[in-house]
Amino acid sequence: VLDVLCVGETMAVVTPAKAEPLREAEECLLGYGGAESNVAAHLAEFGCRAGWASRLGMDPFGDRIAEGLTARGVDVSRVVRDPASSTGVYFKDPDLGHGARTLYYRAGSAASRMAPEDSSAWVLEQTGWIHTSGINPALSGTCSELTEQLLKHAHSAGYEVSFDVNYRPALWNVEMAGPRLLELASMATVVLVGLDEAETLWGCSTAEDVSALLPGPRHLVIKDSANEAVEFIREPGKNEQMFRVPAHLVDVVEPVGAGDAFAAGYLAGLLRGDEPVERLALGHSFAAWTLGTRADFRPGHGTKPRSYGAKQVPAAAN
Ligand code: KDG
Repeated sequence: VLDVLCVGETMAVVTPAKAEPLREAEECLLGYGGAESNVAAHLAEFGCRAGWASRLGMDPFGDRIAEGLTARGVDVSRVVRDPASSTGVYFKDPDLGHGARTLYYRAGSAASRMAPEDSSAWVLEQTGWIHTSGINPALSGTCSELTEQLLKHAHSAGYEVSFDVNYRPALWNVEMAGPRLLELASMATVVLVGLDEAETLWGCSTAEDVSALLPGPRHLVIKDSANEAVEFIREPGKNEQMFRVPAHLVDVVEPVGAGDAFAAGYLAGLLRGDEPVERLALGHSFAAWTLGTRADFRPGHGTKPRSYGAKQVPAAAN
């Protein structure tokens, strides 16, 4: 039985060993990452029973991802190894400002071949919660159908869904992504979205604009990057409530993965019954660590989960 099953693509990641552009790099590090499995790894490290479902190629990258996530305490028993396609790869090209450009080599990857049928083997009755993101519907038509099916069947199958909008402009344009991501987000119990994303996709300039556009989700969390996170709560028979928590001040080394860390912290808090302000603070705290490093999550941690339920806050910075 799982607390949360995360669904989405995970790829091998190649990063220059030093902070220099790929064009010049002579040594690179090999790791792996994917938005939803990053969330699963953070949740497992915190002590939640987290699983990850996807497809991987029958290749060394697939082995590495399956073994790495298992070592971090993530249940990968639902992952399908696909002999007919490869695990996707992406490269991080550090720019020497605040960020990294990502270059994807993932078209036709094993994960892009996920389809609605896959979920019949995922024993969804053994999970109370599914976490997925807006990367999935950008991968292929069948991945898009799978995402929709997971959201549509949530109530009848007895689980809740959190949906991180995660708009990836390298995968699809705003004309395609805007309406589709709005449609999918409207069906989720929890929606996480960056204010910058909401502006790009839907022309929203404030958290209130996003709230007006997405009245359905019970929890709508809008992240205004370095400033704050805002949560709108809608409960039947009650007025909408709004909570705001400022972000930590962090020296940003690299932002990739910070949104996943925030999602995991927030979800961990929500699932153990934290108050809104506490769970937003837990999200910021997880994100702060990731912002201060070039890794998506802490290497080597997660094999000994800390006790879930005790109110522990991970160190905010390294
Ligand atoms: O959130 C971090 C992810 O963007 C990164 O690990 C790669 O999942 C990824 C994607 O599809 O962009």
